Amino acid sequence: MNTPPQRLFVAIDMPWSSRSDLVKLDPGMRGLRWLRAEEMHLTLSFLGNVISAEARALLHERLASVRVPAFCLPLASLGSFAARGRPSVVWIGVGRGHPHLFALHKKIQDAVLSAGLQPDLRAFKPHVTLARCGPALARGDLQRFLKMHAAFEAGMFAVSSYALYSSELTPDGAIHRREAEFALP
Ligand code: 2AM
Repeated sequence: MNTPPQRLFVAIDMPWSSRSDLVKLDPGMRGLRWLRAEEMHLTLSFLGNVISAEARALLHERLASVRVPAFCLPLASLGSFAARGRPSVVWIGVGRGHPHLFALHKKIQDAVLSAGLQPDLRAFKPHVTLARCGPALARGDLQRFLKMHAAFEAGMFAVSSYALYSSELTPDGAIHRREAEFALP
């Protein structure tokens, strides 16, 4: 049965204390839209619009059967991605990548595929997006900011669950709704 599309993604949440530290990093720079705490997460799989209610039900079922032990991740070091030759996103990294994080990502991609859905299959570069860059951003300002905070650390956090989110795009940013949470063993 086709229902109104839901823009879905699977992500790991960080504790509110970490997010509040990350919100405070906002330099208030022209052309840099810093994310609100509730928008910050580590995306594991982006599904885009899903219109079939059956596919969504199957997705819940398959995600619930993913088994990876809980683990800890650091939040450290700022960087940026570029798109079409311009900075697009400012992020914080999660260290060199815990093997359980990569195992979780792979199992979630498999779960999405086995529910008949098509995940984004680009290489997994684990990061937490902090800000989105607009055309008014001066590259030099961004480079200075990134250099100043290259060694920034926001401590470790425990990953004991992941969540399925829907995302509604609005002019003031995305509104994310947690549709389901899945605990790690
Ligand atoms: P990012 O912030 O780490 O880039 C919801 O849109 C989330 O899905 C975003 O936070 C984004 O993660 C992620 N995402 C991954 N691929 C995407 C794509 N092709 N389009 C939009 N969002 C994508």
